[in-house]
Amino acid sequence: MLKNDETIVAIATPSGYGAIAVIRISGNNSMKIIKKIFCSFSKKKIEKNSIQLGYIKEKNQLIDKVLIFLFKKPKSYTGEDIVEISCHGSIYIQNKLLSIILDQGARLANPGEFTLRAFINGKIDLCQAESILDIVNSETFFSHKFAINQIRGNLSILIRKLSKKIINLLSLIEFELDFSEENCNFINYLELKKMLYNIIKKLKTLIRSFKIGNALKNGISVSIIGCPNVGKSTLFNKLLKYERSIVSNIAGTTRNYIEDSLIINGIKFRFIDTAGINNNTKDYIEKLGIKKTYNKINKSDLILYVFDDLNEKFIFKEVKSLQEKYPKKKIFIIINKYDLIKKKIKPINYKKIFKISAKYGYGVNNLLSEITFFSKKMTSLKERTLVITQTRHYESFKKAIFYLYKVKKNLYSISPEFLSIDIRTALDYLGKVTGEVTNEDILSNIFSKFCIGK
Ligand SMILES: Nc1nc2c(ncn2[C@@H]2O[C@H](COP(=O)(O)OP(=O)(O)OP(=O)(O)O)[C@@H](O)[C@H]2O)c(=O)[nH]1
Ligand SMILES: [Mg+2]
Repeated sequence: MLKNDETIVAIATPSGYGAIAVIRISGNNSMKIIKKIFCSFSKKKIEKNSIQLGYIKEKNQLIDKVLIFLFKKPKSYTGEDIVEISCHGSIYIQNKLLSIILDQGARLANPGEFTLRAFINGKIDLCQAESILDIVNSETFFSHKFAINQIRGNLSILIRKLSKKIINLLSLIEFELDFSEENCNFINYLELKKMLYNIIKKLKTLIRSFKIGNALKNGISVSIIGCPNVGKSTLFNKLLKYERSIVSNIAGTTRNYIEDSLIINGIKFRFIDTAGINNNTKDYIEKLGIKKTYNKINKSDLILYVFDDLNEKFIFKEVKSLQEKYPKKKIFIIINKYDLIKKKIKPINYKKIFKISAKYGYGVNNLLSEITFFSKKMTSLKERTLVITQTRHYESFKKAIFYLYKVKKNLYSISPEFLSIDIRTALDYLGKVTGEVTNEDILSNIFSKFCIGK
């Protein structure tokens, strides 16, 4: 996969008809290939770093009138010679141009291969490469904001700063190592401890930002749970504003969870309709559905616990036991079918409750505003906070912290030789994020997620 002496080609725009389409060629033979198939209007020679209008021809047959963009290495996306052909977006033309270029000796690019080459040629680091995928996939204000921050290299800059600090730490310890046989003691342990504390603190801030980053990138997950028939699916449909789940008066209608997303004020929410919880069921399939409900609760940011009557003792007991099981989860208590309930509702103990009629829409907008308010609180960020969104980064930072903590704990008790091994391991984990330390498996895993042509 890392061989890049071949010239690659791909259609970079989405498949299908369009006003225009873009075909990209990258590699040593890009210029040679375009010279063979392109005929300029201006009769000028094909020059580097220019845009030219002309025809693509095969033998003597004209295929399309196109614009070509020529980028000479190293000043290009991949760091190689690149030609981008902007042609008419007919499926026939796109495929024809592709096959003409393949006939000239280029080969079809693998997913993400243009960006992989940019990484290999030192144009971007690995976390910038990942953010390119994020920006292509960004659906909301926030997912775009995090991706653009990362493309600009803000995370890479911070990692480089932290790595430099760790290298300073390492050199102090290795300096001690050099003189260890002479029974001298140069290390200022208090100073080292302070340095470690500061590095760990910065890494922990990044780790904490992952929960927010992940929620904003993939959507804040909101599970709708409760006993069978309380109106969970009706509420789910009302929130999504279309009939996504089947609704019926037969208890146990929803057997498996159903998920759908909605973007409100630039924030993505993933609402999950779940199978009704019936702990007395003997039905095997229903039991499986309920198990999945608990799995979803575990992964949710917010739980909408729906009831359809006003048995306060029951509600309190159920909510209390759920909260004990998931102490950190935020739970909203929803009393549904309020159109049928004649009694007045008092607040149940300390919890606020939402009175709604999912069927007729009463109270649903208020519930939505509270969900949005909760999400804003959950994701509130200082303007300049750096947010990480990749699990790979999160895992690497966690590992780096683990080894730095180990060093901090053993600072006085083990020899500098062993401390230095752990510091180097921590450093390697930071290097994995930017790609200074990497291997082919990691790269193929990252770039296989890209589309062809990126
Ligand atoms: N009167 C009234 N009926 C409602 C309301 N919400 C839901 N229902 C009715 O309650 C019944 C059950 O609704 P569902 O949404 O299928 O309930 P569920 O909780 O998803 O049920 P399961 O999937 O079986 O767990 C249906 O007949 C709905 O029309 C409401 O606000 N008022
Ligand atoms: Mg249902």
